[in-house]
Amino acid sequence: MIQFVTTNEGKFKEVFDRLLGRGIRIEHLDRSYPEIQADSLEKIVRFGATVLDDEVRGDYLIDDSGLFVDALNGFPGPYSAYAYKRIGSKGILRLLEGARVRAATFETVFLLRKGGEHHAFRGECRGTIADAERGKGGFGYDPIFIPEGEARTFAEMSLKEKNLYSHRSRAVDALLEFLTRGRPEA
Ligand code: ITT
Repeated sequence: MIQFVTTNEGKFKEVFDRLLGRGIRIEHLDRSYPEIQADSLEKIVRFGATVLDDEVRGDYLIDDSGLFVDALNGFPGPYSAYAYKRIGSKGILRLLEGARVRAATFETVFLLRKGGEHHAFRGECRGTIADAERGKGGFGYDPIFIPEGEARTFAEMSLKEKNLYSHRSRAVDALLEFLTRGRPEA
């Protein structure tokens, strides 16, 4: 059984739903781990794993995600959690007041420890930043992010709809590809 180590219930629900659909059940381990300040999400999960390796038994998964806004040269990116606590979605909207280009990318990097080895998986979702917060679903920056090909924000979608587009769901695709390699399709 893989334990998903995260303090974020929303992340857990999204990944749980995707994996359950493929017959894989995961457990939630609700605890934090040290997150260094670094210029990439992968460095953050790789460092977190060095700490968790000594503290968690068995296979585990961690997820570091970030919102990279083009007009802000990729900010908040790896600092998304800090920026969310300090300025929130409203703060990002303020920084973009008057901006012509509202394109942004959401990115997730997973690190899986399986059988003592580390494996990283990535997923991204292109989209735009809405003019105002919309919707009550999801979490974090979901009320201001509109994925490409949609008119609604992630917060205006159900969990299953968000999973059709999201960065995290694309990372689950890569994880599934790894977990089911050599196994018959579920
Ligand atoms: P853990 O580190 O415990 O997993 P966290 O919420 O701190 O949980 P991150 O550092 O990866 O996770 O998240 C960075 C920020 O980006 C944080 O404020 C999240 O709410 C937000 N975020 C992450 N994934 C998101 C998503 O799919 N939709 C909207 N916001 C998201």
